Amino acid sequence: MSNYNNNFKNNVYTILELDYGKTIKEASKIELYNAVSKAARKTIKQDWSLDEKGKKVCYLSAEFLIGRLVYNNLLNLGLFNQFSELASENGLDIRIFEDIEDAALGNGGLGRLAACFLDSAATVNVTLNGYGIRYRYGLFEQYFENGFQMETADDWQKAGDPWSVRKEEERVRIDFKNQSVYAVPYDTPVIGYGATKINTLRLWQSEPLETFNFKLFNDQKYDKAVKEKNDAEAITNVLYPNDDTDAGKKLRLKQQYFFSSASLQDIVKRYKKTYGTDFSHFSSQYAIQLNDTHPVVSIPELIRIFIEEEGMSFAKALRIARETFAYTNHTVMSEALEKWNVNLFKAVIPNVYKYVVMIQRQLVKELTALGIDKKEMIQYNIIDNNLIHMARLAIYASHSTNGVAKIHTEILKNDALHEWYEIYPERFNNKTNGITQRRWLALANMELSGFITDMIGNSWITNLDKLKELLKYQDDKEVLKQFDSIKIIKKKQLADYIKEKDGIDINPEFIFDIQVKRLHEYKRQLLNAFSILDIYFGLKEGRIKEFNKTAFIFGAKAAPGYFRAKGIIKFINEIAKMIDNDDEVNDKLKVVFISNYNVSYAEKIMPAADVSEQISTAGTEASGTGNMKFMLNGAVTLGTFDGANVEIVEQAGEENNYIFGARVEDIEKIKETYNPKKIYESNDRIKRVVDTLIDGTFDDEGTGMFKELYTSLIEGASWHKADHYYLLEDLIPYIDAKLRVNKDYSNTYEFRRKCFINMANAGTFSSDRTIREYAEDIWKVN
Ligand code: 4GP
Repeated sequence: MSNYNNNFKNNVYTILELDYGKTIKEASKIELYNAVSKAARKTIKQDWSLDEKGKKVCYLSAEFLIGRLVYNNLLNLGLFNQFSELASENGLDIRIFEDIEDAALGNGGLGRLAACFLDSAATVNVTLNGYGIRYRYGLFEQYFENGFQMETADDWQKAGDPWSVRKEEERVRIDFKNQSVYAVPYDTPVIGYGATKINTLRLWQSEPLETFNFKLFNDQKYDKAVKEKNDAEAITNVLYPNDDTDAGKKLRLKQQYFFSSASLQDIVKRYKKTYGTDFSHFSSQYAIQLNDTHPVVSIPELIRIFIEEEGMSFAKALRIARETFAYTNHTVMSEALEKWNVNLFKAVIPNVYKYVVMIQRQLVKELTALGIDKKEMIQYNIIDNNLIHMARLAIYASHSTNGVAKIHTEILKNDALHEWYEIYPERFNNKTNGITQRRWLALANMELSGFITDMIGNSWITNLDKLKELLKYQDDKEVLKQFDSIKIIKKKQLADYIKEKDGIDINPEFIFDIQVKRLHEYKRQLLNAFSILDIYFGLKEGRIKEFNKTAFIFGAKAAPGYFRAKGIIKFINEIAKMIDNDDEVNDKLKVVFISNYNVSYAEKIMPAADVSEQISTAGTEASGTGNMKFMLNGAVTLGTFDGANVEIVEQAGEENNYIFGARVEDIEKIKETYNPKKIYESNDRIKRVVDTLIDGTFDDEGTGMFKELYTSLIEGASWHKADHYYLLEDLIPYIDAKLRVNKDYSNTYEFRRKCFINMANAGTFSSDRTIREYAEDIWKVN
C-alpha cells in the first residue's frame, strides 16, 4: 500500500474541492460517493494491469454480479476505519452509500459466484482477471403493482462508475457478418483483502467504428446519421434475464461472440508482447475458465485467430485450445444447456462457423478411433440436427469439465453427461461452490464478526476454517445468549430496512423463515406457498395448536417473459394480503414478498434469518450459494437433499438441520408412474391448498395465471408432464419438517445451538477454498 493511504481522508476533501468545488458539508451523496471511491482508488498502485508475471487465469463470464463495491473495497484496502472516522467527524452515517445503485450485471447464482471468485482469487494471491460485458442496463428493477411484478430498467451508472477506468487505446475490433464494432474495455481493480494483490475485472462495451456520420447528417438524414451508433450500442445494452424464452436470440449470440472475441484478441496480444509468435508457451501462461456455456464460442474463436492470423495448423490450434480452456457447468436444466441454430449462427458469425465444422470433423475422427459407431455418435455430435451444442463443444475441446457441488458433479457423470464421462473420465471433476466471507460475514454482519473475532481472533477473515475453533463454545450458555442477541439485532435491522424499502411492518420477534433466490419452478417457491396455506388453514381450524409466530419472507425476480414464475409471485402476494386481513391469524403469521431482491438486500437478509429455505426438487439445484450465506450467518437449513445442502449437512450434521422429501434415487423410482392427480384427489389438505388456485379464494385479475399453475400441476402441458417438480409428492413431508422447526424454536437455547454449530462448520464454503482447488487441479497455478 502506498503512502496515499495515510492521506485518504485529505484526498476525499481535495477531490470534492477540485471536482465539484464543494466542501464535505455541501457535497451531495453522489459527489461524496465519487470522492470517497476515487480517494480509495488512489491508494492502490496506479499501474495495476493485466500483465502480471507467471500464469494468468482468465475468467470469462457473461455475468458478474458484483453488487456495491465501495464498502467492500474500503474493507479490503484497510480504509474502513478511516472512512468511519471521516463520517463521524462530519456527522454522517456510514451507511450513507446504501442508496447508491448496485451493479446488477448478472442474474443470480452464476454471476454472484463469479464476483465471489474475483474477491477470493485476489485474496489468496492467484492472478485471475475477469472478462465480461459492460451492460448499459443490468438486471431489471422490480416493483409490485397489485401484487404483480413490474419491471423497469436498471440504470446502474446513475451515480457514476468511479471504480472503473476506460482504456480507449486497448479497444479491439469485432467483426460480425453484417456489422463491425469496437469493444472498448473498462477496467475495475479487484482488490484482495489486505490489498497485496490487485487483479482486474475487464468489461467490454460495444461502440461504433464511426460515432456519427457527418455526411448523412448534412444530407439531413438525421436518423441514419446515428444508426450505426445505435446498432453498435444495442449489443451491450441489456443483460438478458435468464429463462426469458422471448429473448432476442441473435442479439444474445452477438453478445457472447462480442466479449469472447474481444477477450481472446486481448489475451493473444498480451501473450505476443512477451513471446512473439512462439505459441508453445501459451497454455503455460494462460488458463481460460469458461463460466457456463455463454463464452464457449471462445474455443472456435481462438482456433480461428491462431489459424487465420498466426498461420498455425488446425491440429496445433486445437491442442493448445484444449490445454488452455476449462468449462464449468452450472445447471442440468435442459433449457439452459445452450444450443444454437446453425442458420442463425452462420448469419451472425460465418467465419467462426467454419471452425466449428472443423472441430466437429475432428470429433468424429477421434471418436471413431475410440470405437464409437455412427449410431452412438449422434449423442456426441457438436453439430446435430441443425443445432450447435455448446456444452458438447466445451467438453470436447477443453481439458476440464466441472460441476459445482458433489451431487451435481455425480449427476453430470452418471446421467446428464454420462456418455462423455465414459470416454473422458479424467476430464470430469468437482469444485463445490463457495462464498466470500469478506462480503458475507465481515461486511454484512459486523456484529457477528466482532463477536467471533473477540473469541478466536480475526484470522477467519482469510482462513474460514478457523471458525471450527468456535465449536468449543457450542454448549456455553453465555456465548449462545450473546449469539442470540446478535440475531435479534440483525432481525430488527432487517425489519427496519423492509419498512423503509417496502413499507411493510414485520415484528422482529417472529421467526424469520426466508426464501430468496431467482423465481423458478424448480426452486419451488410455490411449494413454500402451499405449505403456508396449509399452516394457515391448520391454525384456523385448530388443527395446529401450538405455533411460534413466524414471518415467511420471500425475495425473487421472475424473468419478464416467464409467465408461470410471475403467476407464483402474484399468488404469494395474494396469500400475504389474505393473511394480513385476517385478524384470527395475523398476530402469528405473516407473509412478505420484498421487492427488488438484489445483492444489497441480500446483505441485510442473510444475517437476519433463523430458517434458510432450500427446497428445490432433488437433482435440480446444481449447488446454491445462498444456502451457504445463510449457514455462515447462523441459520438452520430447511431443505431437500439437493445441491450443496448435502454438503452443508455433511459438515454441520443432519441433526442440526431439517432435511425432508424425495431424494434423487426416490425420484428415479417414482418418475415413471408418478400421478400427482391421484395424490391431489386422495389428500384433503393437499386438495384444499391447490384448489385455492381455482376456487376463487384468490384473484389473478383475469390473467389466467392461477388456472395455468393449477393445470401445470394436475394435468401437465404439451411440453411437460403434470407436476414435473414433484411439489405434491413432497408437500406433506415438507410441512411436517416446517412444523418441526417451528416447535424446536420454542427452546431458544437448543435452537441457537444448532444455528451456532452451522456457523462454526461453514469454513469449507469459503470461495477461498474453491479458488484454491481450481488453481491446483485445473489451472495448475501455485
Ligand atoms: C446457478 C445454479 O442454479 C446454482 O445452483 C449455482 O449455485 C450457481 O449457478 C453457481 O454455480 N445457475 C445459474 C444459471 O445462475 O444461470 O444457470
